Amino acid sequence: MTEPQKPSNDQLLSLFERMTLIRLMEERLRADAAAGKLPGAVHLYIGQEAVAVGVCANLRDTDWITSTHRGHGHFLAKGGDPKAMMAEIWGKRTGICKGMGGSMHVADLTKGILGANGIVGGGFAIATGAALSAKLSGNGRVSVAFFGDGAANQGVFMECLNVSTLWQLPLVFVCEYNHFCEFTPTVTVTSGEIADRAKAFKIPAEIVDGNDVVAVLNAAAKAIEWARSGKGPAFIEARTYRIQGHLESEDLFLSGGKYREKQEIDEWRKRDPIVRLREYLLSANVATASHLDDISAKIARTVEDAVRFAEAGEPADPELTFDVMFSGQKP
Ligand SMILES: Cc1ncc(C[n+]2csc(CCOP(=O)(O)OP(=O)(O)O)c2C)c(N)n1
Repeated sequence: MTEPQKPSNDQLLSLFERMTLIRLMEERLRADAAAGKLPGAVHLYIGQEAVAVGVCANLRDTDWITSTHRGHGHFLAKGGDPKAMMAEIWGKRTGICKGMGGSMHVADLTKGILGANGIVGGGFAIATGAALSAKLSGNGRVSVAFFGDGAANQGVFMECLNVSTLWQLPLVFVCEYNHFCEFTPTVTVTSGEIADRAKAFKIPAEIVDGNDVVAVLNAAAKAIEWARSGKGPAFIEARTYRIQGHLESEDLFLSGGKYREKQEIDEWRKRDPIVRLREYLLSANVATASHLDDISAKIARTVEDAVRFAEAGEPADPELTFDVMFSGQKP
């Protein structure tokens, strides 16, 4: 595998910009969910941005990703359009999937985004199939399966580890260990290290600090090069933390109960990946504070434009269900 590279200043600034885009889009979604403006549930990615951005910075438009129910970060990191994503979450026909998918099913095949997925573990086999097609056609594409620590306990994970290594597929597994499966701490339902499951299949596996975007970038560069060069699958476990609730309305489910302490959340807030990157950029003289503030202000305008676009759209057309799900076969 290749040695880690120090990213250029331009690369670092572009990582900062993309992570900020995800954060500000989701902070707006958080506010709009609380105000009751969104038609469905939203699962926010706040605190995990370094994983999607560090991995996708190594991918080409023609490479594929599969995502999870917590998929906004993956969509934006892979180059998905903020306006089309926002409109999709608002359930509008101007959305990337015509408002028929919503937050948990944002997809854009032109960017290699094979879809967020409401089925936990639902992306594994899709990413494996995409990698098989790349291998058979020899088109040099790589496929990345993002999944949670909870999804690592689904049986299909083992099936995909098995065939991907047996067939030497260009596939990278990226486990986002955010410590929870809904309201259950992962350690209470998971034996051993998840990375060891990959090692059992002789798949090279690395555990990285998922709140350090440069660490993720470097680990992903090695893993993706490994897969692209025909050596088979690779595995990354990114250690991170889910700052927000499992979903924005989680208090309704918990009815006063709690599954984690505020102190723990506060501890992880100190390792906020965007604050860390910002501090690094300042201390390494990559950018001044006012330059970074300008980037954030520009992103805030992008988010505002996305919300205005979403608000202005017409609601999804229920008649489309027959076209998009049943190929025009009306009952
Ligand atoms: C097959 C399946 N089982 C259960 C659920 C309910 N469910 C939704 S999210 C979730 C937890 C997933 O945890 P993890 O994979 O760690 O992802 P995270 O929410 O932490 O990002 C569960 C059990 C589901 N959507 N699909």
